[in-house]
Amino acid sequence: MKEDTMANTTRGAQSSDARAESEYDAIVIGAGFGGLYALHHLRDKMGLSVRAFDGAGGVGGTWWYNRYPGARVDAPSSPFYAYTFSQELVNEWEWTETQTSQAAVLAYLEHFADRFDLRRDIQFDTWISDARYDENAQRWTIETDTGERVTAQFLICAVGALFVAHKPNYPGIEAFAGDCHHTGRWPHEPVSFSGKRVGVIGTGSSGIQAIPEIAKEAEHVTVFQRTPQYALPARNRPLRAEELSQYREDWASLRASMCARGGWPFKTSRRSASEDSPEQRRARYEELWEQGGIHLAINSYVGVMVDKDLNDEVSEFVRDKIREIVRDPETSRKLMPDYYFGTKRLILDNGYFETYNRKNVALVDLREDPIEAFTRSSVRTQNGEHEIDMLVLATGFDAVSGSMRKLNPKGRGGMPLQEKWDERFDTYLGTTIAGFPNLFMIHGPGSPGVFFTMPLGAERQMEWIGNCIRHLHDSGLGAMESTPDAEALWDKEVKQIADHTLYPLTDSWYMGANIPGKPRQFVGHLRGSQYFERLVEVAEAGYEGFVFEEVR
Ligand code: N01
Repeated sequence: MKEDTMANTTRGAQSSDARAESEYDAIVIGAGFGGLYALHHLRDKMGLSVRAFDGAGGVGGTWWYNRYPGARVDAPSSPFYAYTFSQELVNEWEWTETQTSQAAVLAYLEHFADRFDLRRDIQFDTWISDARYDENAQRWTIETDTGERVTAQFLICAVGALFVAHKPNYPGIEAFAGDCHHTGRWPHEPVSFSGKRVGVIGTGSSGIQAIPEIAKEAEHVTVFQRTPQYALPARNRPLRAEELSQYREDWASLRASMCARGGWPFKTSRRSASEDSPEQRRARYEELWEQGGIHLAINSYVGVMVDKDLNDEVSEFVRDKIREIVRDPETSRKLMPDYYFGTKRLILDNGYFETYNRKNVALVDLREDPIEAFTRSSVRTQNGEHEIDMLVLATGFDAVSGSMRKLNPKGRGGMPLQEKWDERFDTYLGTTIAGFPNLFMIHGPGSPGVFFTMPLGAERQMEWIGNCIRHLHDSGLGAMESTPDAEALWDKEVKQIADHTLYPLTDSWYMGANIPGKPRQFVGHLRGSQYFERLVEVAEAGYEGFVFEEVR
């Protein structure tokens, strides 16, 4: 056991092997990047008794569920989309491609769970049916669908930013008699498209990753598109051995750079667009397009996500690229995005636009030709009937706040989170909620979450949460809770940062606009590096914005 552990110092501490016991220091919900690190940190670094739960049959979270063909990390990945806290872990894992596949991320997380012996403290295939705070005991009690009751002083919710699959509620969709799969709930057994006519609804990251792969195998693919998208070439390629060893050698400085630069170690351009002529700018865009990945977005000129004119120019550049790639002018016209570049989640593609040059792929623009009905074997739109054998829903998620709302913990006075978040999903620092003492979220609404490298973000949030727990323990306190005032100020700060950009001008899942009836509220803190500095400042200021209770 580590010297700095707090083993058996908080009420209810148990041996982690005592499976029949129902009292722990902490409960962790979720076994994805956030939950696995939380278990490791709390148990192995702090010596607490911890029980983790996941409804899935294995580790992985997002990567357990999103197994659709072509699924890959949609941000700069190998080797940055990985834990960074352990040099040994960095040294021993062999990443093979620059854009990591779902299978590779899942294999990595399985290795992580084995290497740190996490599985013995995770209960899989177990849904949390209720989570309730007991004010007198200053503890959380959870109930599972397997009929267990477990209590703990702390509830760590690592329930995933993109977990609650959104299925469109087209009337009559259930009339379709063929197989229907949502990309976010993809079957574990192989799905064959061979000889099939496949309809795909949705052209976000998931649809754009899946469509080229499905088209290679299917007899025919009909894509039902509501909003055309900007997608940048991922330029995935094998990671060279010397690149990997260089990363390992420089890991400490790269990690520092990731922390300082919004999650990735890349320098972003500080060059102003006015310093270059239109021809020079065009040449720069071309170079960054060739380079691939997110470089066009972060390395062209300062202010792409703020300055409408500059954004228009970059948008038009990408539209030109689509025109160049897609041969059929009518299809190309339908594929023209018309929102501000980057204000929906940027997509990194592997031959998406080229796929429309295949003879077996057709595009239906739902804005011109909306879906009217489903039959046993077709999708009927205003202008035609599209015969299909299989339907793929790539229709996204009730993102970020959706998984906490689904969990619906009950805080002080039995207040359900769904009620508290009926109109706004307010948090303090994206990690705590007023009225829900001793509950902490990883990647909750109002934290950098999807705008930062998620594994690194989870590590840093969890380390801060661990410090909160240590502070309570060292000060003989039983509970901490953020105040409504602190939440209101935080909400204002998150909104102000987003309002300074072009993001709020677009209907996107960042704004909750993809879910009918969801409050319009920007989901995350856009300045990741500053956010983590704020966490430290709050702690140094005696946990400003929190109230504490003595142990009862
Ligand atoms: O979901 P999306 P996604 N009728 O919400 C359309 C992450 N991700 O699963 O744009 C017709 O982006 C919807 O249309 P519109 C990544 O962060 C991560 O693709 O709302 N269409 C859109 O085209 C990503 O951003 C990885 O008009 C309907 C699509 O469905 C996030 O997941 C890999 C519709 C949904 O796009 C979500 O991506 C892949 C309807 N009723 C994805 N409802 C990793 O790296 C929705 N649509 C982990």
